[in-house]
Amino acid sequence: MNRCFSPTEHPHRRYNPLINEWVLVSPHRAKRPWQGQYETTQADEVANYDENCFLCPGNQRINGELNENYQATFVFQNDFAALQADTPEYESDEPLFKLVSEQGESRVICFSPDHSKSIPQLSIAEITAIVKTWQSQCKELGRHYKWVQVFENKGAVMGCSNPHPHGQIWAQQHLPTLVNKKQHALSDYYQTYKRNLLCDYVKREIELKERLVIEHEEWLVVVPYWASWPFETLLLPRFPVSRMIDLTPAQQSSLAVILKEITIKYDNLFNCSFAYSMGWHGAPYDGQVHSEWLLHASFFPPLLRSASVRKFMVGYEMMAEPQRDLTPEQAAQQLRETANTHYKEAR
Ligand code: H2U
Repeated sequence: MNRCFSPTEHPHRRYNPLINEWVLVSPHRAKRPWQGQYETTQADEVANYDENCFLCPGNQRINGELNENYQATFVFQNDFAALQADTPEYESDEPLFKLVSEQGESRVICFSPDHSKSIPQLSIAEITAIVKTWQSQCKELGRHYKWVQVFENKGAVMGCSNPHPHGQIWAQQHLPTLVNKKQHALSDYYQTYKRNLLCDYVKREIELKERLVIEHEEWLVVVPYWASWPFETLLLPRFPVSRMIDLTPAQQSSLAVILKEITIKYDNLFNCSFAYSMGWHGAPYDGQVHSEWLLHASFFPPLLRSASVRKFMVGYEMMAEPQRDLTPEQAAQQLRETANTHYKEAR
């Protein structure tokens, strides 16, 4: 029997240098039978306007306020904001009961007036408008808060509360846990090697090719070497930029092109509106130069084998560390091979 290690066959752990954590990869389990939960898939046809939707133009929100009759994107303060600007200052440093009050804001961003279209079905101009709104929100909130988290929950399976295409923007005083971990890892790497970790990573992935999903002139998408979700991807610029607010108009448009392409690929993978949580990380808004940071987006989709079988991050993942079956290289190949025309337009 050949006992040489093969990463496509044998269990192994991979290191995520961005957050200093490991993930267990068990490629031999990819074919295990599934008798567990099947997700129900969304009905295929959705109307352009829904009079009962809290986010459609002109409609009344849950608190009674009327939405503008918006034509492109529309931002409003979350009616159930997780963070509030007028929270009183307070701190308790008791070792076992630490607490610090948090000031911030939570906003909702409607991506389009069309209730039925998510990012992959919007035009490049419409997606560019989303990027510009992310940018203007980061500019405005970054003047008052150290951290601005732009994110989208898509699909009920990811906790999205409304099918109308939308995302969220939360701003706060402190760096949240995950970002703080990245800050430390990126700074340590920069101090040790005098280079930017993610710029080095981009170079290596372009050389190796095996985890590349999309390679454009200015941006690329990879399934990261350390991915924990089955079809997780990382969207990275091929030019140095530490924050969303520093993207030029040309870079905003080229970003819209790759956002459309990756989300089309996701929808085409299992011919469904592909659920995910996605979000942006970049340098904090603290007035400092952060040469260690490279702006990037992560997509964390839960689907594993079909539109109805999802990956659960449960027992072992909750008690030990993330675990995956399909290798990142296999996931990248599957995504690479999906068509670039949306399945609904290809019919
Ligand atoms: P999610 O689908 O990712 O949960 O985001 C929708 C947000 O919209 C959610 O945080 C807010 C919810 O609080 N919302 C309002 O602020 N007003 C409404 O009338 C409906 C939903």
